[in-house]
Amino acid sequence: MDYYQREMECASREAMLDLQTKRLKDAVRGVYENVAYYRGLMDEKGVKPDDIKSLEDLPRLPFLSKDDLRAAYPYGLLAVPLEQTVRIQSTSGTTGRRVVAFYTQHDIDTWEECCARAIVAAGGSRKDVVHVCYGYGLFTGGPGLNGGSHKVGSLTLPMSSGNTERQIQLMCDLSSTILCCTPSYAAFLAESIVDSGARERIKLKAGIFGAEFWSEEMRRDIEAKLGIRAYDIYGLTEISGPGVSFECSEQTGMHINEDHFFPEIIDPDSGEPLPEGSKGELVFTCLSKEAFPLLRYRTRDICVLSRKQCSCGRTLVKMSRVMGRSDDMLIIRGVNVFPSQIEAVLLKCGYPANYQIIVDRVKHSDTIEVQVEMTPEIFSDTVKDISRKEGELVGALRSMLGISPKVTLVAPRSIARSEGKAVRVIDRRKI
Ligand code: DLL
Repeated sequence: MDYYQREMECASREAMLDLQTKRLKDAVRGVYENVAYYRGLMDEKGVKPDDIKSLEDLPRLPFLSKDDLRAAYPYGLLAVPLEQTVRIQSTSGTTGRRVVAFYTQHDIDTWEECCARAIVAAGGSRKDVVHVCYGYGLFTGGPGLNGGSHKVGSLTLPMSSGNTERQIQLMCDLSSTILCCTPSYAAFLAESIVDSGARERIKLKAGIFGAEFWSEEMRRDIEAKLGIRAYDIYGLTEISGPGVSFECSEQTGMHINEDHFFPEIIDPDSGEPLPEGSKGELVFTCLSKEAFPLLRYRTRDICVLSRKQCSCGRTLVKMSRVMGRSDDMLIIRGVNVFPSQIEAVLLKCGYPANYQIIVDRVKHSDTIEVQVEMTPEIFSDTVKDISRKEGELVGALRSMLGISPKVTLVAPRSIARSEGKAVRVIDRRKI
């Protein structure tokens, strides 16, 4: 069995607790001294760094959420002088006050090491050819797995996303062995590989797929089509990117790199910590980050933690697959989309807020359609005028979301009114 950092991945419970406690105390002191925004939140709650003596004291600290990140945008949560930072990454899909995360060189190294752990857990070594078709740029998928692959010493193909024909050609020519991309792109690639007759020429043995929800059925389907083992990988930009947790050979959940990211599960409504084994919202405290050390950050992802012994030998706590979200964020082809952003665009463009968002998955690719009720004035327009207006809305939504939804203008009062909360989103994806 191979590990990238055995000492951490297989540490005894006592050693891990000692390390986490020490790192937590340093992290709390660090943010209190260096980040005015944090000092304000902690003072408001009446908690000082000296009050945090062990991991049990963690619930005394305030939570942070995406709203705090937006309020403190862009530099308000930076914990080191700007000249010590070397990179920013950002979440997909939001414009205006987007979420930006900062990294020092040390932060980048740690992040890449976490991705290297994931690659080694998927059977990767120096002998492998790692084919990375997550997007590169502000999105963390490409840079994270790329850096992890370098750390392992594998030959790295920085393919980025798109151009499926070229992906398959290089995969065959260069004998790629490990594929890194979103599970929906993996499923699409698998189909394209089978259809193009290239199945016999590919040498893939494993895939590292994440950034969006996927199911056990989808895993089995991709594994069968490509003849590989498919591993889940989880992460979020705010905490570093992919590699916050990763799956091992057991394929029963993802080991959290808890020497760097301490997890809690809370009740999403009350914010109260829940006992081990409960299903709830995942909250992370960064234990070793320099530039952007978020403490008690609410991910909004719902899952369960387990400390059951794992056959791979790793002692790192495991999280289940992400089972849902405690907010209404949608992930469409890897891009994070909030219905509230769509509503804001509609209102700005002069439409009433009577709309419905229909999400589906066709041939393994997400589709999104926004149905918008016309005002009586628009309704009386010609078909040509209506399709021009639909085109304008597509453009406005594209520049807000970063993806192009289909827009359909529908007759006034044709979207069913609900007695309670409006049903804004119909998600037909069976995943
Ligand atoms: O999606 C980072 C990433 C890149 C993870 C590549 C794995 C692979 P964000 O764009 O900030 O970062 O989106 C983070 O995506 O809060 C989850 O809701 C969702 N997510 C990430 N990984 C998984 C997964 C990247 N394996 C948000 N399963 C998170 C389900 C996932 N959802």
